Amino acid sequence: MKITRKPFGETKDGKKVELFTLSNNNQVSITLMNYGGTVTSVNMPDKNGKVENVICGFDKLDAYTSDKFKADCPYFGAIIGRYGNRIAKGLYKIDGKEYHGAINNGENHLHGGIKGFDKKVWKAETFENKDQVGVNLSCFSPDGEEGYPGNLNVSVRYTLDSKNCFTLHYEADTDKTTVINMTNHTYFNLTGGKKKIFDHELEMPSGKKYTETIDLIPTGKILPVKDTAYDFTSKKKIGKDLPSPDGYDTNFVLDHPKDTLSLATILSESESGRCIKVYTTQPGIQIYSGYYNPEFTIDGVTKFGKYSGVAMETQHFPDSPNHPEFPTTLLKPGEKYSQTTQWKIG
Ligand code: FUC
Repeated sequence: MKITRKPFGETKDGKKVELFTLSNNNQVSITLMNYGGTVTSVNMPDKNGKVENVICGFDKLDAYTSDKFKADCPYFGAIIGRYGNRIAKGLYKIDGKEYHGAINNGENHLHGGIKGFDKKVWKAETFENKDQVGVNLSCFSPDGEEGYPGNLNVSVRYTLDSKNCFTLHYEADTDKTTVINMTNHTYFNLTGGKKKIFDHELEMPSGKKYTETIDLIPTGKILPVKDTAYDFTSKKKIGKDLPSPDGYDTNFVLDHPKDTLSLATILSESESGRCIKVYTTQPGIQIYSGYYNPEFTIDGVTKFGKYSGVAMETQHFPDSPNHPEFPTTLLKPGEKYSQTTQWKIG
């Protein structure tokens, strides 16, 4: 096991950013930076031993801090918070008091607002032992930030182990009741970016239901996936029966014991022989097939674009603050927010 850290440039307001490389002895390595707690590459062998990066990301900080990246906001690899996915019109009530979240996606609040956790420079400390290497990231989100109540202390621990398991552990506490729904926005492409993700296979044995939406806002109905395009309870190619030309942007309800780390999805691609298994303690997972993924031209090479990666965002359900029937996303003073997701890289 090995971990290295090195300078990775500065943000536009002069904050220093570092890049961390976590590697094990099985040719698996992960790079991440403390700007946005962003995972910038996941390198793994294919069935012939060829190591390639299997996520959407850049090897330069400027690409992430550019005006184009901010305008297109694909959130490549970033930590999302305080609230992942949408809060309708940014409005919600806590104990009868109405809060107005920053509006940054049509008329809605998305992924923490205008300056979410994806754009913060996090404090970073590394750790290593015989079987694990990792980075502890922490940040502070003041009362009122992006409209949220409460001073929030947040930490995310990223760990790679000798068995190719990458763990993302989120914690937070607050001094006023607030809402929280953290995730990571990595897009996978197991071909190493050579092909679109249509032939990737997805399997979600516990994804038996999904939250119905209109314009990506939940109606409150939870519908069975059976006999619909959303049925991935057995292995199916993502491109096989897209529900619309825009593909999938859907929250699946995971049928697993509450707060228990359980298998959510298996993503595989037969030509490369690569596979990622996602485990989580969270009650849902947003499968976003990347229809709005922008193209970027870096050093004369154009990359990414529509369907260039699939995001598997383990999370609570979108707009939960307005749906008391959904698992709660309230965090109260004295409580600890704690969620874990694992990617088994195989
Ligand atoms: C996913 C989607 C959203 C948005 C974002 C970039 O989280 O659910 O619709 O497009 O990614």
